[in-house]
Amino acid sequence: MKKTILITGATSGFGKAIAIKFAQNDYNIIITGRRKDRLDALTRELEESCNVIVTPLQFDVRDNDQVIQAIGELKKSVPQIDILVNNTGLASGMSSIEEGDITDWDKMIDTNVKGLLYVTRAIAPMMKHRGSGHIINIGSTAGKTVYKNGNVYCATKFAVDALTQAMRIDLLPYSIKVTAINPGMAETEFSVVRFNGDEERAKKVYEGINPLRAEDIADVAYYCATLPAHVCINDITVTCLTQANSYYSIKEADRQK
Ligand code: NDP
Ligand code: 8X3
Repeated sequence: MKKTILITGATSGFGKAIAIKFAQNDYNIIITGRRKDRLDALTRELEESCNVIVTPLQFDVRDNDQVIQAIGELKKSVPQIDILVNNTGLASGMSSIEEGDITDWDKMIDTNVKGLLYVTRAIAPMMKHRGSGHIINIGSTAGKTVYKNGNVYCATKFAVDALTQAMRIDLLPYSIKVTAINPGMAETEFSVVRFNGDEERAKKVYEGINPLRAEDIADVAYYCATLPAHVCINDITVTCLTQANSYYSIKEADRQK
């Protein structure tokens, strides 16, 4: 029987690349996000190119009623979810704490922390009941080291780190693996969202650094998910060659070759 993976935030970036990677490797896929046109397009693309079942679920992770409704419906047609990737997340703005925009703060906390909790709360009981499963949380280097003006975004990713550790302890008796993947800078729609659609400013973030690509993180997720049953990667931090941590990176041109 094919395994099933549910990936939140699969309409772009890491989530989309993870969906493609697992579909290409014969997993049935459940993809979620708010942009229905993108969910439908990816469903068509994967169903045409891979012999797997793709189920799109449109909901906003910040709304627990929507999460419960969508996962409740899903349970009627999908017997089990083997892997949950809590990938949905965003940064909104980048300013010093005393100038921060409260709407940005709410958006990040509600999406990155509460959204991850709502989805986990809806799916973990199914894994507990079955006595197996794997939850992969996408954290960040921002959840390991704080950087200037990253304040609330970093705090949400520190929370993801703490929740990953907590989930692993709580779910240990039920043979549920819990893994955090903490990427460094990767060129997705992340910075365009962070800077409210300002593509030029977003591009500048990655200028001269050869950042990670979404596919790199999909490869890491696939590696973590396909290890033997007795092996659980707890925490993995992945950066591009020119980044050491959240605040220290160099330009490609400054690399000794
Ligand atoms: P993208 O902006 O490309 O993708 C974010 C995904 O999250 C989209 O599919 C978006 O879908 C979904 N999403 C956002 N808000 C909501 C919401 N309220 N409800 C449902 N879905 C939502 O960014 P990335 O792929 O880069 O980001 C994925 C994760 O990786 C995030 O958690 C981010 O914090 C983390 N990360 C990113 C890094 C980077 O440098 N890119 C580095 C480290 C971590 P839609 O808009 O359709 O709802
Ligand atoms: C995203 C990476 O460095 O932009 O989590 O915060 S960073």
